[in-house]
Amino acid sequence: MGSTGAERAAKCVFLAAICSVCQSLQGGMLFPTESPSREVKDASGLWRFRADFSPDRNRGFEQEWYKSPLAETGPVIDMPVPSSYNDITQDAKIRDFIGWVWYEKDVWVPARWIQDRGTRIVLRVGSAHYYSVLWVNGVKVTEHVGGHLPFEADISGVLRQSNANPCRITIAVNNTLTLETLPPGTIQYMNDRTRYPAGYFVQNINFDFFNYAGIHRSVLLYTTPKVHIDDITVETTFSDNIGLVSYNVSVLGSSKPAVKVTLSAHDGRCVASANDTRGVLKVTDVNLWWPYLMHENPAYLYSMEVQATAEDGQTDVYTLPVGIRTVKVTSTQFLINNKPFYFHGVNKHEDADIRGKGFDWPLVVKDFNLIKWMGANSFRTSHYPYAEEILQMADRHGIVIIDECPGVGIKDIRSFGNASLAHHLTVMEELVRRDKNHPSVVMWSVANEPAAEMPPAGFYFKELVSHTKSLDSTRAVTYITDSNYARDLGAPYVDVICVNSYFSWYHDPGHTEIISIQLNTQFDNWYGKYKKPIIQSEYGADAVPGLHSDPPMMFTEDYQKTVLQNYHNVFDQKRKEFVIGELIWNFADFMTAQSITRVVGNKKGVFTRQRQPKAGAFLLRERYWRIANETGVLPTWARYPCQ
Ligand code: BDP
Repeated sequence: MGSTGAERAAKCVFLAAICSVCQSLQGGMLFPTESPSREVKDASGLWRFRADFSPDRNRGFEQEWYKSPLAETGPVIDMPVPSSYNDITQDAKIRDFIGWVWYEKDVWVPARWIQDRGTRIVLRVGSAHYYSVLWVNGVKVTEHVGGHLPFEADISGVLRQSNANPCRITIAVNNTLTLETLPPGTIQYMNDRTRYPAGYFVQNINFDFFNYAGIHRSVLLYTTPKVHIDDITVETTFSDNIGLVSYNVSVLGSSKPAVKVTLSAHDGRCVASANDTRGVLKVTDVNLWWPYLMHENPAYLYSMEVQATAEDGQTDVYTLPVGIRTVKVTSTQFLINNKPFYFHGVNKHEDADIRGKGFDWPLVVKDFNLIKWMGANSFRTSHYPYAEEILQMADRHGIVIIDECPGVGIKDIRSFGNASLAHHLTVMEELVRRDKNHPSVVMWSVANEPAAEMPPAGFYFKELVSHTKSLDSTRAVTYITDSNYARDLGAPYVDVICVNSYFSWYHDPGHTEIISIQLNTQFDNWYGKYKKPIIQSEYGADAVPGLHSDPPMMFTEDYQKTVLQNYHNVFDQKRKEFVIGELIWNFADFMTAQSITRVVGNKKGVFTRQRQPKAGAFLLRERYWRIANETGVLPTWARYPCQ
């Protein structure tokens, strides 16, 4: 099968882009916040939009659509940002589009930002899926490979030079996945002219969620002074009642900045301070950061204010919430602040009607309310990094996070090559750089269900896990396996074994009576071989809401409940030994590609996609509260439903 122009173009574009990010990352990626020295302007809202339907999807670049207003080169439609574009229109061709789409918006930049040459103006995209190129007033300012993670560019120079206000921001986004992207995918051309029209191609993927695309998180303009705090890293520990916060501040734009760091308690009282770019703050009578349902006063956050002042007196101020806590793993336990922590939680997706993977505050707050209603204390960001605002919520509510990178569906041996590994390492660097200061994040997951029994996986995971540990030695590292037989070549390198299994669903469908024996065997295989604690990182069954049968049959709410109960019986035995957690697949129903095994998406949610509980949600609620009552120290208000 010869490669067409479009394939060649896609390959060139991706290879060039991936190579440009192979080196170690430079600089920080602090979440943009306002402060006395910083302003933020949100460019979310309605953007102009066009999908490039040309046969090789390359017309936008050939005709330089970024050079003039998009409406001058063809028709445009309204497109909300943030949102996936797929479900916004009535057009299946846009829902299923593969290739470049173009977004454009005019944004007024406050005149004082431009006039004051001591102000840096930064354009930041929270995430866009998958490959993005950005122009401001027709000048390219940056490009980025990968969805789910932020990228930014200093656009002060471009704005001052072009003198055009409002400024025109153009973003081209391509959702094509290749063997070297994360997640990987392949483009397949259907060349049999008796069955497909000329130029027909499809995107093949090995993961079970809809490949939503577009600008998924906010587009922001923000300022800093020329002297600016580029990055902050904190690591925390404690001894008796003394908390220790090691910090490291990197300042750019001044050769000898004076740095002042102040740590304050909830009531605003300063509890420690220092005058250096790095050091250790000592906090007496420390309030530790505890998970929800593990302590009477969970999720305690201090506030760390960093001030950097240049020789000319210009000052930048940035405030970071800091939770003081430790994470340790033994052969049978996961310890938070030296106390055993049992993960009773959920796997999620960023997914909802209409907006797809677009960030949406009502959805985020509703989901946290449901998580707390269930008595869940944790979730895994299956299968990619979630919005920073979600991690901030987790910090504030004490919900523990397993933070996963988009390494999902690595099934083809060609995706274990050097280019894939280099990109995977870079993505882990981007993820750790973004999320390293969140106390809620206790473990990094570098992949989901890779073909880890294939020979290259040993080297691949050794590199990936050890690189992640070199970036952050304060958290655990894992990847998620789907082997019941402990055959993975990557397992020797991880701290915790996370295993997914679907007994009585994908294997022995309809036979819930085999769950107990098969699950026991799975646990004993893994523990026997590696002597590492185990999390059941996925288990579950599809349930179409409203379907019932007794005795239970597959796809009914009753069957989902029976599967869960059978798993729980085994968990209750094994959690006395080495099982340290259980995460249901899935929190809510979510959209997938169309296939004969999916009924308008995956129905393994214990909530519907609209967040209404199925029978399984009530079952989990009883269970999670019971476990919390056994293991945690609950405040009186939280004793429901088991007094
Ligand atoms: C697991 C995958 C998850 C799927 C789930 C399922 O990790 O992404 O959605 O199976 O099939 O193996 O429901």
